[in-house]
Amino acid sequence: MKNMVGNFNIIDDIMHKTENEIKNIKPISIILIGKTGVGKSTLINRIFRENLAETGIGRPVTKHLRRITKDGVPIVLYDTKGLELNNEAQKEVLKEIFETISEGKKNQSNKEIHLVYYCINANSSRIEPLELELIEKLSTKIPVVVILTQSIGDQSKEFGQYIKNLNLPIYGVVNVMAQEFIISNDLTIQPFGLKELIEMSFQIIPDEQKRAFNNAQQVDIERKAKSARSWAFKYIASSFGVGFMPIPFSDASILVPMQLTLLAHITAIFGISMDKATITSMLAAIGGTGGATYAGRYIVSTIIKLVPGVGTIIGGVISGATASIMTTALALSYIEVLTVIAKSEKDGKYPDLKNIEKLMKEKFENRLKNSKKTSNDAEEIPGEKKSKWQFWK
Ligand SMILES: Nc1nc2c(ncn2[C@@H]2O[C@H](COP(=O)(O)OP(=O)(O)OP(=O)(O)O)[C@@H](O)[C@H]2O)c(=O)[nH]1
Ligand SMILES: [Mg+2]
Repeated sequence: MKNMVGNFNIIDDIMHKTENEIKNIKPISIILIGKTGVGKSTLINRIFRENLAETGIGRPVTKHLRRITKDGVPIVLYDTKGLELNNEAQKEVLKEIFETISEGKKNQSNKEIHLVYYCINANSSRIEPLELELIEKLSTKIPVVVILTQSIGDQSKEFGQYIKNLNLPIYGVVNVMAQEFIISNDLTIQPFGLKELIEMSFQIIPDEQKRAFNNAQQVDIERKAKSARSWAFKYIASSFGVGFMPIPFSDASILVPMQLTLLAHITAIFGISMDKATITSMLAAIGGTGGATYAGRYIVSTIIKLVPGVGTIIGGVISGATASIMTTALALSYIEVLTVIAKSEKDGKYPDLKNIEKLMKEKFENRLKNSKKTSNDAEEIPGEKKSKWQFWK
């Protein structure tokens, strides 16, 4: 019971819960193949969060293969080098690649590779026979996407079309400019193609790895938000639906541990580099730093203040409907703030902690004020009973 009276650390709890959640996500594993300088590292850093190519830990697997991982990001990347060397070395690279793939396919190795990003510089306008052979052979083992990197102008598009016309057994060809390319003072090519690459990848990878991929990618932030929302709605519906026993307002803190689990799960779905300071700012916005009791009281007093109709039942109980409204507002505002953070992280910026707290408070209050609308949205989730919303009549 101690946990519920406020002297347990909410911040640590949510951090641990999030870490555990992420540990339980089955990682996605991708191998990047391509000659030196095509832009493999640049691509990795733009597609995935946390500048993985730079900040991840790279361990040599073989002479030409490096395995890149980072704590808290459920992805394993294999980076290859040496494809541009002499014939002898090339053969060695190929051998190492196929051995690593076979090794991963062994039962329980936990090293299975799910996808190949085969990178070719879009301006090279031809593929060597050895590369063609390699792509064909790879395709018999793992799905291959050919990425034409540093794509500029029509010529790169034509090269893409040329590769498509070869009818290779690959999943697709994508023209990409991973990072803004400055041609001159007044001419810059904006990044493009990454979203298409991400969508294609989602279609190819096994369902079991989709959570990991969504967590690790930073190209499509809305996709993260969407899957977090969809999970949260289901969780809330099943927690506060039929069978929820109303609790007295004074016991609102009973709900807090459950809400923390919800926030931790959302954080894990989203994938975001969260430190203690960020979590603290967000929870401070809802009274969380004072412990569960404070958070519980804060949330209840805010809902009484902001949600029309609730004020008339002070001294009453928190019904399933009220609990659902509170928790939905919490989940949705949290997801909104994570979206803002993720978008700025992607651009290498980080919002000020004071702003995060302010934003969280603002979004939470807005969500409560609009909770009638939100509750109607929630009603559309299959399996929810209409009677849950009698509270509002
Ligand atoms: N502007 C811009 N430059 C790029 C892009 N891709 C690659 N480059 C540049 O090309 C050079 C090589 O890119 P890397 O990402 O290091 O290439 P790599 O394939 O990792 O090379 P190795 O690690 O040597 O195998 C760098 O100077 C990059 O800045 C891109 O999409 N946009
Ligand atoms: Mg590199």
